[in-house]
Amino acid sequence: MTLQFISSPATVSRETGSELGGALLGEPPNGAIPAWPVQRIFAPLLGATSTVVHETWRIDGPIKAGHCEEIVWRKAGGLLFGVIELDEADFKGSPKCSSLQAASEEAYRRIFRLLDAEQVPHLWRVWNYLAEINLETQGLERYRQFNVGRQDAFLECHRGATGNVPAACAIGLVGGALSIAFMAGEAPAVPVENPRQVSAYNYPADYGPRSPTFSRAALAYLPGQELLFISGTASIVGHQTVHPGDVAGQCHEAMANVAAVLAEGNRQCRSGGFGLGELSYRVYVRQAGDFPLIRETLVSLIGQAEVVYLQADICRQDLLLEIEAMASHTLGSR
Ligand code: 3EB
Repeated sequence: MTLQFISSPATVSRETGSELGGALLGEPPNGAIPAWPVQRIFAPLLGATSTVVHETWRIDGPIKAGHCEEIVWRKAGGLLFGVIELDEADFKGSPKCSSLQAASEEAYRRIFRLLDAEQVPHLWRVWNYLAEINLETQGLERYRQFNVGRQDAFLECHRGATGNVPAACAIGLVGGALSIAFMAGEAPAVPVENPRQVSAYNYPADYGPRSPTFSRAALAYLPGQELLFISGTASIVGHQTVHPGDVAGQCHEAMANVAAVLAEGNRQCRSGGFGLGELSYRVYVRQAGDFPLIRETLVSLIGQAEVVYLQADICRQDLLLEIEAMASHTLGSR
């Protein structure tokens, strides 16, 4: 069984039957939407030759497809990919719990319910998108509201909120529903932390009433294959933002963090180790005007690696960019 990641600027290719899921980045397309679970990320692409990018996970072997409680999912072997989209307006908030917090908690509850039913209980990687992530309502920034709902669901569903938690990103878009894509497996992923940073699940209370529930990276395994997912990585050392207002400085620091977490992952991996130049990157840029400098800086650090740039908000007001990455290796049968 091999999982393959394909990124294409073209319109959706005809379904081959091997699609597990994917993402649609950029402008809302005029054309057909794929039939497989697809996370739509309506954020402007920067420096691209097309207005949309389609990313698809392909897998061989029989696929089971399902749709329940606003989750669209597909499963092959011991691997499941799903997307849930919830409209916050459908959730009644209260003075103590915003509708975003309620929607976030419910989304994760539904995800865990599905994973238990399908016997793929272990979350490997989660992609979280929400509108207006830095906006404060009811006295709390929306990212922090999301963190409360997410952590409460992890605890309620007996997952634990430290240590063995998935790699993730949490990104702000202009509008739209709460959208969460996830990949989960029969076997747990190996969480990887960054020695230069405090684990996010141990962040002090200055960053909100509940800490964010994610690991810095995850190594995950399919028969004959090792996958590395590096979480959204920013200019944070310890738990503090460094180089506020300095885009090039943040870019170098974020890449130093990517390199550090990569080295940590390579110490634990089963393949020969991953190189910075072979990763596939997604970079979120807060201010479109910073894009040329960010690209120039990144090219000097990672060469011609595959990078998709999106204009989107980062979960701390002072962060100007965030970098996530992934890669896959074939494992020899020894
Ligand atoms: C950070 O290191 C930057 O809340 O799931 C990066 C990746 C960040 C994931 C999340 C947040 C998340 O704290 C922000």
